[in-house]
Amino acid sequence: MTHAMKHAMKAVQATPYAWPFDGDLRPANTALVIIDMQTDFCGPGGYVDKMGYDIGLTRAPIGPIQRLLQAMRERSFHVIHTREGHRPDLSDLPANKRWRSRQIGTPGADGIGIGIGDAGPCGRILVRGEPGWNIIPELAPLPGEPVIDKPGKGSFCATDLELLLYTRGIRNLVLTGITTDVCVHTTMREANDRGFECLLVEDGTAATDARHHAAAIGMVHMQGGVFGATATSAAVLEALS
Ligand code: C5J
Repeated sequence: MTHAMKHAMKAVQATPYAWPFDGDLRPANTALVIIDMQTDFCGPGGYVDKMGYDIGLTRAPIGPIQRLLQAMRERSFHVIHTREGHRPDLSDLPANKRWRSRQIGTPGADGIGIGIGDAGPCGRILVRGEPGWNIIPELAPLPGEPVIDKPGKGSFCATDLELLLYTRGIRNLVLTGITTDVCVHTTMREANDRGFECLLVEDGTAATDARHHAAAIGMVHMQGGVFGATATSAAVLEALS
């Protein structure tokens, strides 16, 4: 019996295959990744709220993520958090990203929507150090849990995430957070292309439109699991039990 087999847990009952593909699921090689659970994406007065979307949708994964977080912390799995945000001088904010973000939402005095970098009820939107940029208290990182600050949608672009995963020997990623169709999917695609084995947690993620959430899950199931697999948080918990 190999070392991996002796310490492996049950595979997760996932779609379209039992995850991970080779059954090698262990705390040492697996991380819970919690993407962008920031006030700007799911809190009152944050960016998503100001754009007019329903934060009831983006808050729905909080409970499932809390349960996974507790179970995986107890079993000494790796836990990694990410935050989308920009430097206060906005030197890492592409002009087109800023322009697009100002096209919708509650207009300011100049009639232009409040976008990234502008002052809102939770401080400057998606700017590092501002209240709205913080991870919500329900899912606050513990000391020692890495927090990846990213200027884009994907968690690998312009960050040290890949290096951190390699130095820790992490191969499996359990992906949670918001939004399914944007930052979670971009991260899943980036990770998959780098050889990481990904599981998207269906009720541990959410989008600003329920149809896009469902479509993002459906895309993963194509071609035998083109980006990995998906499962409910209950199925993940069952595999850990
Ligand atoms: C978006 C994200 N939706 N965290 N960011 O702009 O998905």
